[in-house]
Amino acid sequence: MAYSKAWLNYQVVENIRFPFDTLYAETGDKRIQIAAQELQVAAKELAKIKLSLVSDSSQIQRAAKENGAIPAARVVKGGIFLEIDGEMQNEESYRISRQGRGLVVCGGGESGLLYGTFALIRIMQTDPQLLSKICSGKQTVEQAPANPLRMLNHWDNVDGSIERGYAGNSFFFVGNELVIDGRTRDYARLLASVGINGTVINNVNVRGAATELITERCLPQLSRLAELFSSYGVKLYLSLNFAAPIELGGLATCDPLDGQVQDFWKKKMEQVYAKVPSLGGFLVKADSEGRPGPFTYGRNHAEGANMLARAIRPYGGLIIWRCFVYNCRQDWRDRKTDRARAGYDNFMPLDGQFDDNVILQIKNGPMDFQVREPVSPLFSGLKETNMMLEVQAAQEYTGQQRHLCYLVPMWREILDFKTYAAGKGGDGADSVADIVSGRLYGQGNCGMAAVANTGDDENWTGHDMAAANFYGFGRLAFDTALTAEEIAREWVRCTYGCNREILDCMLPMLLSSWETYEKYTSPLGIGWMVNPSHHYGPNVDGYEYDRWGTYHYSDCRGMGVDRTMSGTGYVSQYNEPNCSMYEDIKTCPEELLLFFHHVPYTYRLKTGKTLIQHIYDSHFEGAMQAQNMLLNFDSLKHILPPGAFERIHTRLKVQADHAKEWRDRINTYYFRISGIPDEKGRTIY
Ligand code: GCW
Repeated sequence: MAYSKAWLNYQVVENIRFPFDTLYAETGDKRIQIAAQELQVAAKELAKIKLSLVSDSSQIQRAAKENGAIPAARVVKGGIFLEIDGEMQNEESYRISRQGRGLVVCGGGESGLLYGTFALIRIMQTDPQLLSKICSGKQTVEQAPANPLRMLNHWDNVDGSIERGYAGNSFFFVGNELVIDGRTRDYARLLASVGINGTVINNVNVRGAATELITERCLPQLSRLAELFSSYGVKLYLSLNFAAPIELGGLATCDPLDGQVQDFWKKKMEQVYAKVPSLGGFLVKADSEGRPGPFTYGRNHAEGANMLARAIRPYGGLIIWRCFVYNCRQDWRDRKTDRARAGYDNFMPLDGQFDDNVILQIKNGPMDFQVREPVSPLFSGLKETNMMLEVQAAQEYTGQQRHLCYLVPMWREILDFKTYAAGKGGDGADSVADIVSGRLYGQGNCGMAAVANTGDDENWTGHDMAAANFYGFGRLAFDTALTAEEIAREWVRCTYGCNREILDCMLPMLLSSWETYEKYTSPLGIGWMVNPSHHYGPNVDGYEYDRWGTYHYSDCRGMGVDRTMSGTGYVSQYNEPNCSMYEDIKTCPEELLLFFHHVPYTYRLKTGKTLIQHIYDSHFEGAMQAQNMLLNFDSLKHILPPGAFERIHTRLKVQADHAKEWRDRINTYYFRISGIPDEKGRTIY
């Protein structure tokens, strides 16, 4: 099937200033070879310039010498040099600068050089002014990645389906076989272009045939895949089944303290690494939603993770252990158990007990990727444990890529959240970004991961504009100082070219979409209210009497979950002053009001509105904004490339309709249960 180039859609940029005709690069390493090819293609397609490649080292040296001797101002055309500078901050950093009559793209290592090349191309695509400053020697661009690990997690099953996939089927697996083709290469190219350096290709729910990925049958293909990824600076990772010793090894147990189990893993890692030496390691979902884990044997998560970490250590591999551990067999009558507490309760006591090649991967919030949640308190608490932030680009609870919901503003807020881990009066450098980047505790094994939103659809992400989340995750993970707006601008320009009308229409759509979605679904931090299992569409009580621990406790007087000290005590998991801020209804940020408090419908918010009136207004506003988005988008009818307009328009129409359904269901529910009419007299059924 034909598929789009996504944001690597090089289109002619009018009046581009790119005065170079020769590319000098020693292309021994695959990554440099790819960087050179990529720059040649981009120069041709963006600037109509044919860059001829010189890769002979003595010729390059001669050219570099001459280049250095000629003052920039005197020369019209020059060369571009792709170079490695071992003195740079780290292997993945880059610098783009004018030197003599040449432009030098310099990497701390091969990956850095590849990133620098893609950065130059991005600047050519999006920022003619900056390009001209660089080319004339007025500005140098220098960048080191903020996070050491920048990963995607695919929830692809080996049968080709994707758990929570909203963009078609897997392009990694078809019928229990691993597929490697042009699309795999183009995928790796997309990753490299935004600086993603690792990917887990199979679902964390490793079941059945997927367990066999680590057997002889699959290793040769995995080895080819790992090699292909390496040529783009991307490491291959896999999810593993904690019960593999039973399922593959024929053992009666997978107890991490059992000698035979330890031996199984030792041999297994030896076998896997003999064939796939560049494998990054494994992602593990254990004792979570029915998956096997150490709890069965009375062992804790440190014992489970360290056992695997020790088996993989000789090969430099990592064990990324997920903290999504909670009781998913709750009784709704039991008001004491609070799912939000579970991650912290399970992992905090183990701080300092994990080996240094173990990373705990923590979902951004304590529940499960709702449209709004507080930041997981584990980031504030853990101090001697490697941590990785997990966000979800797949829009499981945010419209399933039928609705537009640009998530970078949410991720930005999460990264900026101040944890006070460095103390109340500390120097302030203790945001989530400071922690997961390793800056605060000097860690090297840490970073960010996103559950991927891709599939084999022609546009990669189902909704064409959902690609902004894929792109945005990579950009933000590489450079956590970028704003959501900067990223959105880049994405629009890279995808659709420098067209003012497209940018003017799409930018506000993207930037307001998260808030819009929140308004017509489940505002004030209450979340959920979706249909069970597939998680699409409104159903206020969908999870209310269920075992998953996701309640709203609405009655005729009020709603919300009391997580204060007199409630479930969840607030105590935060450092001061965050704990007190959430505890007091007056200082609790209103967007999280119902996450932390059970509030009467007549309670007045800071706007002076009652809670019930806010609920009505929010849903009317959100649905109207979704409708307006559809109407505004019409202006791009004859401007967007064929196919793109129709695809996006169809989805915006679905969104506008479903937003009304959300509005009416929620408003009707709360009108009936509270008996309080809308002050503005609008129709509520
Ligand atoms: O949100 C839940 C999803 C599951 C997912 C799980 C997890 C892969 O509904 O589909 O399983 O989270 O993160 O492990």
